[in-house]
Amino acid sequence: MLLSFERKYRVRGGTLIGGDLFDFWFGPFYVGFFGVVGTIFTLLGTMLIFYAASQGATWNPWLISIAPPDLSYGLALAPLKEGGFWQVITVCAIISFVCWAMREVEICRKLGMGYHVPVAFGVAIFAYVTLVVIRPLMLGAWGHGFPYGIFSHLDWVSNVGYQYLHFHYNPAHMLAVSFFFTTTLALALHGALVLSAVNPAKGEEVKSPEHEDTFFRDLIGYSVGTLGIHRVGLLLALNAGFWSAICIVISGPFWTRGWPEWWTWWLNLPIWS
Ligand code: 07D
Ligand code: 07D
Ligand code: U10
Repeated sequence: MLLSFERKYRVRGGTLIGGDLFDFWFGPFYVGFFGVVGTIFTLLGTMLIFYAASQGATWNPWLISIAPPDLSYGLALAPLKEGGFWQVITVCAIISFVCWAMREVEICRKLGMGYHVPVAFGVAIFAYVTLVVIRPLMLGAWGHGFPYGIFSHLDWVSNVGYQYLHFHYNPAHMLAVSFFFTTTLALALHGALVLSAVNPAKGEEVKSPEHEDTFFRDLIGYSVGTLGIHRVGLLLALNAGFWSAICIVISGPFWTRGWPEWWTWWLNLPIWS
């Protein structure tokens, strides 16, 4: 069934760039112009990570770290071993991520589907670009990007967090965290509801969407509906990524003191005097 569908739909056309040139499949993967460019930059970026790692102090995978340039380099290009690797790897990563999104777009076009998936991935790319391009540009140094290493990037998050005294008081961070939590709540409810209706015990009947709607009407008085829950899920998840980008880009460029201090506007409201 799946294979005959694929035979019918795996036809040329719908590409944005490259025309027929790369319009083919490699095993299960659609290639396309963006598959080729993306593969080249992914391989280049990965090889640069390995080469830069070989110039570092350790092969322990948890500790390998490729750091951005020192703040003193500002927005200039740095020598390879002093942050230049990080700069080139960042360029490779952005090109690879964007190619991946564009490959999604071409696949959507071939299938006549909406662009929801590439738009969603675009929000993740936006969060990454905010961390390594937009915020460093606004602060005037590439050194504000995060280092590429498993533990070192955690150190960066912690250090930047404490630089603002208590990152939990960042209002956009609050929104982002709440959206992340709500996303898992929504997915758990949705996954559980669908399984409870369409994966019944042996010998029992599969239940209909009416059952699903009625369950939530009985429970909370309202059902958002079987299509609606997917809109809600997407909205929640995209907001989680979006407010993450906002919470970090306002830290530094728009607010330089501790985040707890931001809340003094509340204490200064005229209604208290
Ligand atoms: C499950 C899809 C699969 C993807 C996976 C990640 C690599 C990196 C490369 C050593 C959900 C593949 C990993 C290709 C190897 C080298 C050079 C997605 C799934 C399995 N982080 N982060 C992780 C990245 C940032 C933070 C894990 C990437 C920001 C915290 C993994 C980026 C901040 C914690 C990882 C990125 C931040 C992690 C699991 C890019 C704020 C953890 C990720 C490109 C966003 C957790 C040791 C996961 C952990 C973790 C990758 C950015 C914070 C290594 C690729 C700077 C607090 N991050 N991260 O499951 O265990 O994602 O860390 O922006 O606790 Mg991170
Ligand atoms: C950036 C990932 C993009 C990924 C891409 C794809 C590959 C390919 C290949 C698998 C955005 C990469 C793909 C590499 C892999 C294969 C084959 C996603 C990105 C493009 N925080 N905090 C967040 C919480 C604290 C701090 C965001 C919680 C402390 C700082 C989220 C807690 C302090 C920053 C969040 C908590 C602190 C953040 C992260 C709890 C530290 C950020 C999610 C319970 C002392 C970061 C944009 C995100 C941010 C961020 C959650 C605590 C500091 C909302 C739940 C108090 C400095 N925190 N945080 O952004 O907003 O995903 O980044 O305590 O910079 Mg926080
Ligand atoms: C959802 C859903 C739904 C479903 C679903 C799903 C959401 C309606 C119907 C999907 C969900 C799942 C399956 C659940 C699990 C998923 C997750 C938990 C998310 C995380 C996923 C992972 C961790 C898996 C990650 C795996 C990946 C990304 C695949 C890795 C593969 C590649 C990197 C290859 C990509 C292919 C490319 C780029 C193009 C083709 C390229 C090649 C094959 C390589 C060779 C290249 C060529 C032939 C091109 C030529 C290249 C050249 C010339 C360059 C050469 C250069 C040199 C320098 C040598 O809602 O319900 O059910 O299922």
